[in-house]
Amino acid sequence: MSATWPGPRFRCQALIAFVTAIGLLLAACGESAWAGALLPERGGSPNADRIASLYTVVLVLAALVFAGVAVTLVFALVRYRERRSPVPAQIHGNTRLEIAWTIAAVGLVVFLAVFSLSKLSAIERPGPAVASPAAATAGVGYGGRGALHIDVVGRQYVWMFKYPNGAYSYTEMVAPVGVTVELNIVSVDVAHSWWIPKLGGKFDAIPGYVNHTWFRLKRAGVYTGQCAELCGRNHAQMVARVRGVPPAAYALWMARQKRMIDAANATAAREHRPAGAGRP
Ligand SMILES: [Cu+2]
Repeated sequence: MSATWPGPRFRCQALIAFVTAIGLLLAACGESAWAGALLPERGGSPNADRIASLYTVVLVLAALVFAGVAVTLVFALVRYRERRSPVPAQIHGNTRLEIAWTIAAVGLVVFLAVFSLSKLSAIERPGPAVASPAAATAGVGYGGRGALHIDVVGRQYVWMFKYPNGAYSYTEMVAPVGVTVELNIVSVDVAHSWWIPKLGGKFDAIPGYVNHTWFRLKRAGVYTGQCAELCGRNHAQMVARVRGVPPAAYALWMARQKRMIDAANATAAREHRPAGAGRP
């Protein structure tokens, strides 16, 4: 008795079943399961959600094109292999087919360009202000009628955040939930890159330039990130966090932070006063 290989029809069916199973497995995992691995993270701020949606549309179209090309290629390899077609057909062109795939490719590129450009402004700019009663009560961000501005300063190897009342903090930014926060991003030494994946895209921190981005926190929590530009030997330790708190808690924290900094500065000034200074 001799073992026999499965026939070509069985192998073709097995290939189709394998590809279908992989497709179903990917679909069953759902979009959220791929956030951060295959897809950008979302859920922290509207601009991050818009980036993820745009990315998903482009990825799905690219996957469909890839699947169409791959299946056609495999079909041609199997169907027209030498054993089955020793003398290939002498084809010099197929005008209708060539026109069809040219129009399809151009149509796809035009759609992607128009769709992407139509989404970019909503990603780059926060759009109309969102009224926030909680922010109005706390006196933060003009009650949602205006944006709150925080300066982000990159330096080897720590992020510094400067708040509107003169307070500042390192590594962790405290921000109010529901208020548009516009960031002015700078660097005092080398190139860094500000990136909190759930709060939007990357923005370079370049000496001599000010870059701008924004976020509007949907809910309280801690959002983590990391400098995304190799900036030196301790680049890996240049982490960043944004802690979202209710507007009233933000206002209290900012005032307390300012008082603590002022008190520390006053103490330092007293302790480092030169001998004899201040005497009549
Ligand atoms: Cu870095």
